[in-house]
Amino acid sequence: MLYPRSSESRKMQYLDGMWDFRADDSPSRDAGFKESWQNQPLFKTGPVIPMAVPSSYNDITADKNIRDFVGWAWYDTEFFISKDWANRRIVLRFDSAHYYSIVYVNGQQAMTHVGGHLPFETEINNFINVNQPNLLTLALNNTLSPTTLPPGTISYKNDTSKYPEGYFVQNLQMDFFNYAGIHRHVRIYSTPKTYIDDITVTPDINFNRNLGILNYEILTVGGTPGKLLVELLDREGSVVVSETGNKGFLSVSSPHLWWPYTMNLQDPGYLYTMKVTLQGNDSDVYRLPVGIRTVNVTTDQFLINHKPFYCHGVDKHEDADIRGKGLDYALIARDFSMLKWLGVNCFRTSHYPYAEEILDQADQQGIVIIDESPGVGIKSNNLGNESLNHHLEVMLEMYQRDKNRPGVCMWSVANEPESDIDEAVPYFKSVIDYTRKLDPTRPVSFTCSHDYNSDKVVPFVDVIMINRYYGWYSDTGHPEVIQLHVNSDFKEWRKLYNKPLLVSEFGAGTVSGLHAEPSSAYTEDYQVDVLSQYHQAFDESIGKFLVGELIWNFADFMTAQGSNRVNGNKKGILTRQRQPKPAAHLVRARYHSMFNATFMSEKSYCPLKFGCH
Ligand code: BDP
Repeated sequence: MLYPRSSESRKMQYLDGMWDFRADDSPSRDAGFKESWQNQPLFKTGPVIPMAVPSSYNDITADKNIRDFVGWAWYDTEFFISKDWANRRIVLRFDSAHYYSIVYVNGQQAMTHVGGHLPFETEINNFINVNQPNLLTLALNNTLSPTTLPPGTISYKNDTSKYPEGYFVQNLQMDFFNYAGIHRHVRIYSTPKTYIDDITVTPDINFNRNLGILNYEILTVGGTPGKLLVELLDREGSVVVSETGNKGFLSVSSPHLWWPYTMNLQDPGYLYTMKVTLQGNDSDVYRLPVGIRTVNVTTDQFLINHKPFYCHGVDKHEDADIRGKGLDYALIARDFSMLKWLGVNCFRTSHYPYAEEILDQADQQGIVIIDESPGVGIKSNNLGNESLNHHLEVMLEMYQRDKNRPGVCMWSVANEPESDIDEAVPYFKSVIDYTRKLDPTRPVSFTCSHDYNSDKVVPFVDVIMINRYYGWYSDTGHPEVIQLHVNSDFKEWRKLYNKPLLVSEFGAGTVSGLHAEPSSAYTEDYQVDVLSQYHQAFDESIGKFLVGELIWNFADFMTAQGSNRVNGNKKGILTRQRQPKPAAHLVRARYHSMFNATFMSEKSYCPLKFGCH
């Protein structure tokens, strides 16, 4: 699915802003459907409150019922379509809403979508009035069940001597707050009736001939398609090469490659623009940013443009005060600024696909992305066919959304599933095989929390990713055992598999401002001690088979309330307000020295004919 962009043939209107909001707190949460709230402005159905879009609704008010609400929440707003759009194709797109959406336009159901974190859109020409206000209503359900991604369960507390009548709770199988709402942009855009529907670009490089190759395939829809012109523009806007037809390749001599910023300090994240013109009476134009780079995995290396890449990174969350998981440009700017400050060259979208505007920054700034699906916390009761089919659908949606992004260098299909049971094998083999078939150009993996001798899914991945909490969930208070644990663990994995290894989580909970000498759990000093032990252990394997380290986590984040969580998960090296804890300085010193070292060795060791500066 193409990201909506304005062009000479396409217009765009954002519907972000204040919408009306009403949580359906009727006992069965079905008053909205029984009373057809979509048929009139929401404020006429009962009390509404103003709600920010995009944002999670949970932390906007001081009302516990809204923070902890489970069930159908209703939103509505009004929009106009100007007369000059009347003969265009008009598309309504939600960039994401969590979790299950039913969208109505003027009371008529226009589309439904299952799952947060990914976009959905539909043509609305048949639903709209050009000369009047149009009513847009969303019924949104955040309930997580055994077949949703992420999965969850509802427990009904039927003992009325202990719980009020009808009491139920949502149980989560993941360690983050189940924020809900319209999390990203809502917009309407127009295209000609005959239009460019999809573009798939697969980059390749012919190192011997100093050529960058962009294989492309373009899908057009509607009418008799005219001629397709495909032009590649460099950063200055000059056309470097052009072709015609819906399938082919662009060959770029002496290309500017897309590099992570730590591998090319002068010119990281180089993006060309692929301008596609569908010619005709009413031509359509779409401009897609593209990068020329390759990703390969050997038995012990992760190669970008045929050069070893070491991922010194972090895991993240979409999470902040007030807005929850809502898109916020100031937060994105701050996060990327702090990622650079830390020297991070890579992050994982733990544990779901992040906003497209976040991935845009990674593409533009030269940061490598491990793109993770919302398959977090999958257990034995979530491995049936319904779950599997949904998981495959989600991988397809993710692939279609992110396939053209040079920053995306690996797919992660799941986080910490119960991968040590037999039933996990056919399930995850299907998901991994399917993803690899969709995209043979990027490695596929998942993060494994099990031991080398119990996990059953790692045989199917390209890069082994392991989450480890030595010194935290085991041997709490004993950072001195971490190095031994890490090294013997690595040794065992290496004995079993000839695949590169990446530590996809490690860390320690730290309440900002807490100190102890000697250090103890939850102090800032303890986090420094734990991370530095891991660093020393990793140093023994970098350059051998270890291809990366991701700290859990970039910043503190909100979770469900629990006796082992202090107002959320405190394993951030930054606070939730994005201020550094002392461990951030340790990481900054390490990561900066690493990429300076990479860059220096790059200068002296330059086996390729180009790409060295
Ligand atoms: C890992 C999970 C992550 C948790 C983390 C922790 O992948 O989502 O937040 O542990 O416990 O198991 O801090």
